[in-house]
Amino acid sequence: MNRRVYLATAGSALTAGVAGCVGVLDLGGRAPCDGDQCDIGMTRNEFVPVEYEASVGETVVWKNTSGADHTVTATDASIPDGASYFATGGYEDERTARDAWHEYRGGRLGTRETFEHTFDVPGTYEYLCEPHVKGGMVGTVVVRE
Ligand SMILES: [Cu+2]
Repeated sequence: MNRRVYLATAGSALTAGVAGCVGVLDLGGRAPCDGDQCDIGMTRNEFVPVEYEASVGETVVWKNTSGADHTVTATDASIPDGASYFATGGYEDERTARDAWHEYRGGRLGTRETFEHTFDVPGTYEYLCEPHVKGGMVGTVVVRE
């Protein structure tokens, strides 16, 4: 049996079982990545957690745990000297990544798709979701030595 399908099914049953308990995210108290293979999940309009702390050399995994399309698009200004840029779609800078979304949905991360990036340089990295940035869908990864 496909593990990912099983997890998705189990997650739905769990959510239904606690439907009477309405949390901020309506996830029954679970973060989207609890018990799943990701570090940062997504609701319709938020990254969860909004701020994630990582260690140098760590590979951070984002997963679209929602039904909406999103992007993970780093902001050029936040990339420390010597660190590599990151964005879904593999674009090399923020302008190209943001334009690509508007031109052909470039960098689209569909439901249950994942994206990962390895952080080799300490610093505070800001990123956004291009289709939802106007609604405040932004996130931060803090990388410590
Ligand atoms: Cu989004």
